[in-house]
Amino acid sequence: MNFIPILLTAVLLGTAHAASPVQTKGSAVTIDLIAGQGSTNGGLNFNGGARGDRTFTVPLGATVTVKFKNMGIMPHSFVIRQGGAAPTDADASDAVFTSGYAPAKVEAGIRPGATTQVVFKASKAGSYYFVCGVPGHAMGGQYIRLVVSKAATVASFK
Ligand SMILES: [Cu+2]
Repeated sequence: MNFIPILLTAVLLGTAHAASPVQTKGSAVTIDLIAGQGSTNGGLNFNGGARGDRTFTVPLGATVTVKFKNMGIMPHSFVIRQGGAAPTDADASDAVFTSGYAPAKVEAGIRPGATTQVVFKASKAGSYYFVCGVPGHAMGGQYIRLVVSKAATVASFK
């Protein structure tokens, strides 16, 4: 009888682990950044978030691998740009961190079903946005937040 709660706990932990879009191993962080996840905001979302209503937090100094996937029905891209006023567009020259955008042509984006990956160093504490660089998408609300935190020891997504 004692096995049942143990098994249930293991199943729940397994599910929670699999569902998290962010992992921390020492100073290495992996973010599964998913564009067009579900129908939130007409598909103009990252990980189901839009207009800054979701936040990835990573520790200052982390080496961050962004595994970017397009699960939507239109092209998408991302640029990590400065926080503050709501972003209305983004191109590679807005990237705060070296390699903090994908693909190379952010205006074109990656096609539905495609994936790409970049690695950047979270070298400056502050508040930023993941913004889609496909024309019209930022204006339509396709941006969520990224916080590079001095205080955080593990990455999170809320
Ligand atoms: Cu987009």
